[in-house]
This record gives sequence, structure tokens and C-alpha cells, in this order.
Amino acid sequence: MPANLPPEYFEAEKRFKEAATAQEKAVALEELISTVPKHKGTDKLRADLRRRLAQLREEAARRKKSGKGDLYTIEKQGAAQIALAGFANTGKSSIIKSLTNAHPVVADYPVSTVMPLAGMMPFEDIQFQLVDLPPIGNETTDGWVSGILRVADLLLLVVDLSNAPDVRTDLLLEQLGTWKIKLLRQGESSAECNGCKPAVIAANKLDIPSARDGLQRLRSRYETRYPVVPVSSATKDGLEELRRALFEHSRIIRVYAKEPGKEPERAAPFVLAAGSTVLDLAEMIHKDFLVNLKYACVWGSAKFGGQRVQKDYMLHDRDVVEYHLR
Ligand SMILES: Nc1nc2c(ncn2[C@@H]2O[C@H](COP(=O)(O)OP(=O)(O)OP(=O)(O)O)[C@@H](O)[C@H]2O)c(=O)[nH]1
Ligand SMILES: [Mg+2]
Repeated sequence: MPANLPPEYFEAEKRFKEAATAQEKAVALEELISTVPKHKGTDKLRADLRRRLAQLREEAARRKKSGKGDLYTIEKQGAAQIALAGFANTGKSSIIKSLTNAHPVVADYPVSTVMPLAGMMPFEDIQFQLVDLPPIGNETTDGWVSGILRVADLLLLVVDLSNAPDVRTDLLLEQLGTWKIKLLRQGESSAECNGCKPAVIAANKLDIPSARDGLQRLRSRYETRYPVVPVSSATKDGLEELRRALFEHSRIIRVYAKEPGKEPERAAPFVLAAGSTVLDLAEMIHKDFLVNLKYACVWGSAKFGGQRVQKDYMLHDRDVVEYHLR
């Protein structure tokens, strides 16, 4: 067991041990992995945990096929999973409907959403999974809603600009806090805040006249901490900006691999966490690459196109990487 594991690790480990089903265990294990600091000393531990997670996912998928799956969890798909959190009637389902291929219930009565519903949101050459959820603060659903929020890669906090958005955002963050869901602040790296997830605030209903005033109050209170994107799902204003903000704060990069003498695979980017290296990509492409990699050449972020780089070279969004194997 490596030294210096944070207290969150042991809390998450406890939840993992207490989880009953394969599905619950997988969710708890994902959380556990997110608490392990990334450095050489934890390489083995992280690899072991990831292997265990893969096994659990397979097990959960088998159970799902046999009809024993859990309706209240959403299997991750696409570049990242983004869960929507907000109080009733703020427009979560309307935003999902505008950005994805999904068709949720949109209604003017509170708690119109009672089940999780996922839809895919295209962004340039990748897709994000958006998960619509019932409003938070509802006793019957909070249990599994918080479970989904906890494992999502990014949270989209939806607030209604015409209804005390600053005060309601305080309450929303307070509720997330009681669930021990920690958010990454603007400019903070995940190394500085272990287990924290990025969040974007969608300030919705911009079309309502009183919204301008609400937006000002929301911005003055929160903009330094979290990105605030004003939108109207009714008029579609701001939705493109929201799409881009979600990509930018998801902390993922797209990398295109190529073989020497061939064109890069433009149609199928590899999606990696920001900060990933040539070696991380090699591991993702094929297990043999890890052993057989001699060197790589990078176009994009490298000083000059096709520059030969070390295995620990940190990749950037849209880099093209050419592998040279032994
Ligand atoms: N004026 C205006 N109304 C909106 C906007 N977005 C949503 N609404 C309305 O707000 C109401 C609630 O929208 P939903 O998308 O169902 O809200 P929700 O957050 O999913 O609600 P729950 O599922 O109950 O939590 C509906 O009557 C929508 O038509 C907007 O941008 N402007
Ligand atoms: Mg809804």
C-alpha cells in the first residue's frame, strides 16, 4: 500500500466495501480511483484498481443482459459523462432536449423528470454524454441522483435566472457539499483538489425580462469560482457557447494517431485526460505498443512539425502522434 493516500481514499474504500451489487461496487470503485493521487508510487495501485473496475463493469453488463440491471445508473459513453444538477423547473430537460438527440419530458410542473435519461451531445469530432436527472432536494430520488452526480466527469449546474439564481446556487452547492461532491474552482488543477470535479453553471431562461438582473447577481457572486454561461433553451441563445464551455472544462484532449508514411486517423480521435503523455496514448492504442514503443513524433504542440519526442511528452488537444515501434 503506497504511503500518503488521502483520507478520501479510505472513506471511498469503506463505501466500496459496503456496496452490495456489482453495479454499486463499480460506481464506488470509480470514486475510489479518483481519490488516488497520480504519481509513480501509486502506479501499481491504480493499475490494480482499474483492472478490478473492468472486471466489475463486465459483471454488471452481464447482469444487465440477463435482466438484472439497475435502472438508476447510466453506463458511461462518449468522451465524458456530464450530469445535470439543479432544482425543479430550472430547465434541465429543456437543455438536454436542445443539445442532444434525447427526448426528455419538458413540463411546467415541478419534478417532471423521474428517471435518469442520457443523450449524446456532438461537439466537433467527438460526443459527450449528457444525463438528465430529477431535481435535487427530492427525498425519494436524492439517493440515486447523488450517486450519478458523484461519478459523472463534469457537472452542469442549471439555474433559473428569473428565480433568485444567486441564492439558489448557494443552496445547490450546499446540497452537493452535504453529499461530499467537491467541485473544482476556476484555475485550480485536479492535483490541487483531489477527487474534485469540474462544473459549469448554465444560467438559463435568459429570455425572461428579469433575467438580466439575475445574471448580474449570479456573476458577481460566482464567476470567479465557476464558469457562468448565460443561455435560453427557449430561444436557443448561448447554447453553442455552452457546448464549447463543456468541452473546455471537461479537461479532455483529442489526439490523432498515425503510422509512419500514412495519413493520421482523422475520423477517430483518441480521447485522453488533459496532461496525458505519449505513453498514456500508447497504452490506450495497444498493450504491445507500451513495450515496443521506440519513440514518437508529434505535430501540433511540438516546436516543429514531426518533432521527435520522449515517451513522457505531454500531449495537447488536436496533436497528431506518429509511433515508431521496435
Ligand atoms: N422562458 C423560458 N422558459 C423555459 C426555458 N427553459 C425551460 N423553460 C420552461 O421551464 C419549465 C421547466 O422546464 P424543464 O426543462 O421541464 O425543467 P426541469 O429542470 O427539467 O424540471 P424538472 O424535471 O421538474 O426538474 C417548462 O415550462 C419549460 O418550457 C427558457 O430558456 N426560457
Ligand atoms: Mg426535467
